[in-house]
Parts: sequence; C-alpha cells; structure tokens
Amino acid sequence: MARTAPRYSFHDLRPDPGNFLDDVIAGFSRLQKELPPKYFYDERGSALFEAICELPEYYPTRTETAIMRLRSKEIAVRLGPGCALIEFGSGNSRKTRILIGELAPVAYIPIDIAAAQVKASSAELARTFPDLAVIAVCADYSQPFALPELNGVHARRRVVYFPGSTIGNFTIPEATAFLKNAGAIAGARGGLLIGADLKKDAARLNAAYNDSQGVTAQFNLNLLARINRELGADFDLGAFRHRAFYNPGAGRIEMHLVSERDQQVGIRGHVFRFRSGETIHTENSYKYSVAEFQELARGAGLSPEGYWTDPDQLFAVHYLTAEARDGRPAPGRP
Ligand code: AVJ
Repeated sequence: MARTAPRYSFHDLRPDPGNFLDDVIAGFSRLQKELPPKYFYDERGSALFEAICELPEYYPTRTETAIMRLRSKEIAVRLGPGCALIEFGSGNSRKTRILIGELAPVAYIPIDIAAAQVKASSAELARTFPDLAVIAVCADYSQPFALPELNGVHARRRVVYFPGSTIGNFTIPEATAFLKNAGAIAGARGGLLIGADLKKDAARLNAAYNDSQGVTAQFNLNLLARINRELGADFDLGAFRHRAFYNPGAGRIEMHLVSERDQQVGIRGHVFRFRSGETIHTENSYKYSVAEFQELARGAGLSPEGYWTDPDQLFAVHYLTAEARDGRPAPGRP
C-alpha cells in the first residue's frame, strides 16, 4: 500500500530562543542605545501590531492584501503547479489564504520561531483547506536550517513566501544574507515571493509611523513596558516619547524612544543612564524602489523574475528565482 503523507504535522527544530536580558544589556551598552525589533511581539505587542494594520495611515497591510486579491491568479501562474509553499513567519494568514486558494500547492510549510503561534495558525489554516498537507515547523528562519523530510510530498518546486515587508527590518547586509539563506532553502529551480514596501513621498511614510491615534507610539513604548514586566526594570513610561521619521539617506523609517529628561533605570542589578533627548533606536523599516530591491536580490545571487504592485505604487510583491535569467524583460508590470 502506498504511504500517504499525514495532512498535518508539527516539527520542532528547537531554535535558540535567545536571551531577552542579554540582548537588552548589549543594546543599552552601545553608544547609540538600541533594542532588537523582534521583542516588539509579545502578546500585547502582537495585539498592538494587529491594530496598526487596521489604521487608516498604515497602508502596507491592506495594500499588500489588495495586491494578492487582484493578482493572485497571475502569481499562481508564474509560480506554476505543484509547488510546496514555505512561509517564513506565521502572523495573520489572510494573504497566505488568498495565495493558497489560487495556487493550490501540494504542501504548505509555515516556519516560525514561536511554536505556539505557528501551531495555532497552521492548524486553523489546515481546517480551511482540508486536502492540503500542512507541515508546521518551529525554527529560526533567519539562520540556516534543514527542512524536515517532506515524506509523501512530491513538489515540482519549493517557493518561500515572505510577506508583510518584514524584510524591511534588516540592514542591507542582513537582507542579503537572509535572501541567500531563503534561496538555499528553496533550492534548485526554487522561488521566493517577497513583499516589500516601496519608496514614496516622506509625508506618507511619516504618517504611517506617526498615526493620529497613537497606536504606533504604544507599540513602541510597549518595549519598555515589556522590559519592566519580564525583567523587573523600573522604566517610567511617562518619561519616554515615541519618535519615528523617514531617513532619506538610509532609505528607511527609523523608530526611536526619546528620553524626556536625564534619568537612570535599573535592570537586574545593571544601571543605565539616559540623558535628556537621548534615544533608544528600536526599529528600521527599509523602503525599496523596484530597481533597488532587484539589485538587492541580484546581490544575493537571485534573479528577479517579476513583481506586482498596486495602482498607487505603494507596495510591491517580488518574485525571485535561483535560475539564471533568460534575458526576457521582467513581466508582471502594472
Ligand atoms: C512588521 C516590520 C513590516 O516596518 O512597517 C509597523 C513594523 N513598526 N509600525 C513595518 C511596524 C511600526 C512593520 N513590519
């Protein structure tokens, strides 16, 4: 009797969970104090991010979703039949559902460092697509790792899906390393489908990170609240202010927390001083023109094969492959 793949499985590759205290101490010990943006997403931070995605000023989420709604047929044709779809990250799966509905992949392989999240979101998705093989993996996709054996899955190509412009959090060298790693996981003849926010006028960018309801400010300040909660620190949340601005030279939004006065904060026996006006750099969100993103991809040894945008050119979904280009112009133009 032929073995068939179970429809749902979970594989824990036991990623290094990192150490919040060590990262906070290292970040606060630098001349320009900083915190890694991955720590935004505790329960409260994840809820605040969901709220950000609904804000009138925050265009990326709804724009990328609209691109997927309008263009998923074309995208599915470009990726081709028989794909194993590997998703990095396991946030809200709206865009993924649109893609899966159109692509009908032979397997869906969500990968996330948060075991509980990837389990919950993929189990829910498996209920919507009862015939789809779902292979959930707990791993750190920013590091090299080996996919589990895809027993019983016969895919013609592996495609890594990385929506949400999360790639914008990486510096150029980090993004290059990330794309190389993702390309290695997609393998020969594999593809990468990546959402990236486009460059646009600074006023629109600044508004998206300085919303009138102050949700982004709460999201930013939650980092300090989290340090208080989890590390027993004594940050006065009223003495720090949210600041976000587009840095045109670097091509990125920067988020900072500004100390409103000279103050010191204790964290597990360590004392950190903050001068009035001094900042903690909490996030970069790089913006790429189509040409810049394609250049980034080439720098990682990948071939830009096409892209899809919205009518206002706010956001782009790029398709990259590991194959050599055949000289055709990049299709999928608006
Ligand atoms: C989840 C990294 C894509 O950069 O726009 C939203 C995070 N920060 N508002 C972004 C974020 C402030 C978001 N990414």
